[in-house]
Amino acid sequence: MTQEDFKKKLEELYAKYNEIIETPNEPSEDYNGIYTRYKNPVVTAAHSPIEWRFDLNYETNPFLQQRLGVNCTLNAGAIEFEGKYLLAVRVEGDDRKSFFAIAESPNGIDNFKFWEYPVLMPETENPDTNVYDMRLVKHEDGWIYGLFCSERHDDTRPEDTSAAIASCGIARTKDLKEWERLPDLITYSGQQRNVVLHPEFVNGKYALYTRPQDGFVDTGKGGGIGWGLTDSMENAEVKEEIIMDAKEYHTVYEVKNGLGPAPIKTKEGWLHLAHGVRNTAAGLRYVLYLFLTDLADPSKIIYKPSGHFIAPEGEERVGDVSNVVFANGWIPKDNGDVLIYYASSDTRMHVATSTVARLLDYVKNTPPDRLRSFTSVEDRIALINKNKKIKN
Ligand code: M1P
Repeated sequence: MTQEDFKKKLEELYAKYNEIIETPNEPSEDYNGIYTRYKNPVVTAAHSPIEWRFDLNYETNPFLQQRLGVNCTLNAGAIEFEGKYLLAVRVEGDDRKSFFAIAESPNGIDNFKFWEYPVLMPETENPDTNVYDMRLVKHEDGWIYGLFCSERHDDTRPEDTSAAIASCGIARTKDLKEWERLPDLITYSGQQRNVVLHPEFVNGKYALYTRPQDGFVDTGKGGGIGWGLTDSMENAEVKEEIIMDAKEYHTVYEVKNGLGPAPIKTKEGWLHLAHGVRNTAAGLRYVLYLFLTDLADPSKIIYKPSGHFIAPEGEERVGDVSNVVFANGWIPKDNGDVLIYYASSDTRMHVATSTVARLLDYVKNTPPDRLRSFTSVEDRIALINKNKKIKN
């Protein structure tokens, strides 16, 4: 490659990159009255800066080769910060290692651009092999917390190169640039993934949503969304964990479930977004569901609609881990709008919009799962009969 060709190719790369960042996003025409999907993914591997991937020096990279590829961008925590919409994106390099990087947008819908550097998350004395799926929470103690999965090899099984242990890593920040790493969460129920900090103190303590699991992938006898209190986040320890939302036979969360982002406080209760997993002949299927808990006792479910809220559709169905939607970030705006960020098939990030009013209507008025075909048909017949009485 001549130096001239190098320069030309680089200009093309930047032009393509800028086009991807600057393409306006538009709502899709599909209608359900509950939320609106947007047409384009909001963050993809192609949104990762060229300087993160290429050596731009002709002397040391005469073929303009990509040196450090980015495989995918998924499972982002979300927060509104100083008037901007920020995603703490799980970026996975071609080496399979995930890391966090902040992508910023002026409106939360498009124009997401990564900050200059990814987050160099400090390690504990027991270094993480992999970190991912951060839940960002502005707690009433004044800190912004990032809770995430820390994965390490299970050294009690040296013969098994896939044996891994998941724990909850904890870090806090004031500006999303400087991060203070705190000790990992201690629980007494096996491994932990999908741990989320409740934004307010409960009985003067920090409250955590947990997901105990017997194995790294299989929740085994454990599972369900758990709840526990800890005196401090500096040495977080949940001594007593209750299951507030169990997995259940023949539901969309039959195999496992886990809380998504921290719940949104509404006048009628805490609004929760979670993922549910069932098995199929084609492998696991991940969908999102909603429920509402009591304002005074956030561990008590008061409304839980049947079935999924968002399931993978169209191109969302295909990716590194197909047939998956996963969410760990949403942003409630002051005007009542809610921006819901979800990843499809462990590959790219999307946004859907709704409002607190619409989501509350959905959780309160969608019939609960009564767990049998017969009762599902009863609910549908009740709806048909109700509609027959209407004279529009
Ligand atoms: O591959 C789907 C998801 O699988 C895991 O979620 P869970 O622990 O609930 O099974 C996580 O690894 C998540 O990152 C991933 O998106």
